[in-house]
Amino acid sequence: MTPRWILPILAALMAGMSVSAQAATIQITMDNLVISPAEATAKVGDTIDWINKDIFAHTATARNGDWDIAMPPKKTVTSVLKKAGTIEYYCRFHPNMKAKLTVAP
Ligand SMILES: [Cu+2]
Repeated sequence: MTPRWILPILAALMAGMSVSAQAATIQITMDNLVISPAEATAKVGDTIDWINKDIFAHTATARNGDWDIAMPPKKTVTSVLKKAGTIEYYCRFHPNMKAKLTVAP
């Protein structure tokens, strides 16, 4: 049988975990027709800063249709991840620009 004193300790541990699992901001840059990093990892609730350093527009278009972010030239667009999964995405204007984002639940 589980001793009673374990429960408050578990509760305290879980409270600590939720603090350390706070949402993060991940920066993904489009520069000279290259997405970097080409593979990124994040969690649901995290924010992505999509930074377009080029003088033309780009998109981050998820192949599975989860999201389609449009980035005007020299602008940063932010989005919040709402769904877990491994998402391959590309730029609709420059299909050679490809990258992958792994979103943990
Ligand atoms: Cu592009």
